Amino acid sequence: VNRFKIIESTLREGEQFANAFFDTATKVRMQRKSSVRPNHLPIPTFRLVTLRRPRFGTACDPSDEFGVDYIELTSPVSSPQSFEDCKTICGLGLKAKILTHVRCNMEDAKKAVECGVDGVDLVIGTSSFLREYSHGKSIQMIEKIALEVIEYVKSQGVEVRFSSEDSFRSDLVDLLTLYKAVDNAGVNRVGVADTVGGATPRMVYDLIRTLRGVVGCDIETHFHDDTGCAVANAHSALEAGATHIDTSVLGIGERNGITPLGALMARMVVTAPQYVTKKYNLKVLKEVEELVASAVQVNIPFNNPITGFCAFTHKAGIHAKAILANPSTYEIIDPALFGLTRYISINSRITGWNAIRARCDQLGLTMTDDQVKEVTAKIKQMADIRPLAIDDTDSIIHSYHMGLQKNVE
Ligand code: HCA
Ligand code: CU
Repeated sequence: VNRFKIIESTLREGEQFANAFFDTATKVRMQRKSSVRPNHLPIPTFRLVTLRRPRFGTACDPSDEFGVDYIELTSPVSSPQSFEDCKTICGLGLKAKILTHVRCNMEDAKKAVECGVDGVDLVIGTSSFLREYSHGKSIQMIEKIALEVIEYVKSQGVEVRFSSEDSFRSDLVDLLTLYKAVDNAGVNRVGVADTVGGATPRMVYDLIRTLRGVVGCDIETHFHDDTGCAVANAHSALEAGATHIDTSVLGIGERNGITPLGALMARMVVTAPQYVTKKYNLKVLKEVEELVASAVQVNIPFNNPITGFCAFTHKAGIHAKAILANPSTYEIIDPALFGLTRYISINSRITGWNAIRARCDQLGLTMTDDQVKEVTAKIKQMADIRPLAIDDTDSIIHSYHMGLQKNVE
């Protein structure tokens, strides 16, 4: 759990999201943000990144960037521009290793290697569904082809991963036999994919635990979120001995997507705080998400971990009181780790006088406890009638305070 790696697949899985179309400049911008570029390297495509947004000139400072381990790109076989973009991104000199994701056959693998990638992610369906309705190959045929392709990619000095699509609906004996064979052939990683998002954390734990006893190579995992388990499954996989997690920014991908980078960070900063805070530049998460959200024309979900607009908003009086005394009482994550701040909402009938007291202090208004309690009652009365904005609450406080001063005079 403590030393996991991230394979950022916004530009592969994410491109399978309904709204996604990434032009070259957008792809480059995203990668600059999610990877770290070592500062000693030249910036061959500087022109591309400064095309429309000069502020990306500041990307020269590597500490600006998030720092994922790998970036996975759409197959260069998909289209001529995908091929060009793959080559372009390989030439950027990013610190993250560049992968491309191709079907497990020789032509695709050759095209991938031609792009200059650091690694090739091979995939082939192993469930009976996919063997019957997609490629029509038997497990024996899959193994034969896989071994040939793996040998070729390795001979080119390129990393190689072999993944079985729809792993959780594949026969366990088939799967383990295949993984064992490719491990013996020297793959860098095997991949387990919950392609349809039906796996539970316990299923994941069991499969990865078993696989951990069968292969010596790294284990990558890929979880779709159809049943809302993508983050929990990733966590389970790590507990069972997986080494790599596939993510995409905001979770974008086929259907409702995969494990979101941000939500995984929220999970893992709690599970493995030292590793995560040291390794990843959490403060750029929000910017990375905003970049992707705007590229695919969606909003960041209101309840998104970390960056949802209310992720660090405290409202009930009881919560506000404790938060003011010690934020950890009602926060598992310190927003400051992500460069964000908490917010105490005082504009409702469920607020409490400690929260109002804090606001009075912020506004520089001196009042006794009894006075703060009295103005709190007024705020609650008003909030019973209609929703209040922060300005409304402030003006109730101000006019109450002015009334007090008049009484003194
Ligand atoms: C797909 C393929 C894949 C591949 C995952 C992997 C999946 O789009 O169907 O390479 O491990 O979910 O199975 O994304
Ligand atoms: Cu997928």
